[in-house]
Formats: sequence, C-alpha cells, structure tokens
Amino acid sequence: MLMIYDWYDGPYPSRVRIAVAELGLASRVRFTSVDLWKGEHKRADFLAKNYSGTLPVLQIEDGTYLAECTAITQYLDALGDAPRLTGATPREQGMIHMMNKRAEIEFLDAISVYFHHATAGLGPEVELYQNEEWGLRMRDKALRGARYFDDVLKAQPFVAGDAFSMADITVNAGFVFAKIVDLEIPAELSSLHAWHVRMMERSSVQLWEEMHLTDQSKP
Ligand code: GTS
Repeated sequence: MLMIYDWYDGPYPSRVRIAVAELGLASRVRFTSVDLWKGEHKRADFLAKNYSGTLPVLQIEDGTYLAECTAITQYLDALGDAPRLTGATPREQGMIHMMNKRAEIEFLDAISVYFHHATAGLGPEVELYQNEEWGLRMRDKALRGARYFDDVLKAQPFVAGDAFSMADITVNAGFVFAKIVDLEIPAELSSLHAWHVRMMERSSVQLWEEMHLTDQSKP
C-alpha cells in the first residue's frame, strides 16, 4: 500500500490525486491528512518526512518518503507497463519535463507566492514572513504565464504537445489555486479556457473533484 500525506483541497495535492486517478492506482493508495491551516506541515514530525515542509508526500512500500509532485508523479507513472504521464521517448520526456517546469515557474508557483505573500495566506501562525510587493509581482507573472499557455494551446491540444501529460495536470493545478485566491484568468484567453473545460471533463479530474468534496478531513 502507498500512503499519500496531503490536504484534501490543496492545488499541489490535486496534481498527485489526479495522477493517481489517471493511472488507475486508487485502490493501492491511502491518504493521511496534514492540516495546512493548523501548520501541521511545519511541525518536526512532518519535517522529518519532507525537509521542505510541503504537501504532498508519498510514502512507498519500503518506507521511503518522496516529496515534490514531479518526483511523485514520475514514481507512480513508472509502476505501470508503460509511462502515461511523463513520456516514453527521450523527446517526449524532455518536452514534458520542460513544460511541466514552465507550468510551475510561470503559473502555479507564482500563484502560490501571491497567496502566501499578498493575501492572508494560511494565517499569521503559519505565514511568518510576508512580502506583499513580491506577492503582487508574482500574481502579474502568473497572468503573463497564463497568456503564454494560451498561445501554446492555440497551436496544440495539450500543454506538452499532442498527448495529455503531467504538464497538463500542473497547469490545471494553477486553475485550482487561482479559484482559491479569486484570481481571474482573463476570459480573452480562450484557448486556455477551452483546454480547461476539456480538463474538467476528464474522468480523473472529475474523480478528484468528487474526492475532495467528500473528503472526511474537510473542516
Ligand atoms: N514544489 C512542491 C511540489 O511540487 O510538491 C510545492 C508543494 C507545495 O507548495 N505544496 C503546498 C504547501 O505545502 C500545498 S497546497 O498549498 O497546494 O495545498 N503549502 C504550504 C506552505 O506553507 O508552503
């Protein structure tokens, strides 16, 4: 059995939950809730699992803890007969890695910095240092990133090319975070929005929606 430490409606946790659903691994996974709003991810027992103090973390069968959504997704993708999220050929792997990283740097991580620095974030107990100006700059960066992905999706159906991949899941997590922080993705970015509608129709994303709406740890 695999154990995932996460928080039910977190944008980064959505990346691993959607990957689990895409790969049909739900029956092999259990979840342990770590309450971000109470700062449980910054306590010593959790930091022993993940030095960075972030969610999600995957504990594999031999007890090893894997953090970082990309690393976790790669591990899960390698459990099947053939990779479905991280690419099969060197070209696919390189392209997916690049676009996934770009989705983090230019969109998802930027929204996360906006949340932690320019809004109340997780509250005064958890947000020990805030820099509003930096947060607002990152909000603008995320909006520029959204424009970039709109251009990308004008030319191809998925973020890293012709096939669905981990990079799509990462851009989708940006939408999850944007909703939480009330950051409007401009309607004129029609290719990006059309792609997002297609994402929401995927069974893995619908399963994630159901899971997080019914999660027992929901306060
Ligand atoms: N690079 C990490 C990854 O890809 O796993 C980032 C993980 C991350 O930032 N996770 C968020 C977190 O732990 C979880 S959530 O906000 O999406 O729910 N944030 C808490 C914090 O204090 O940074």
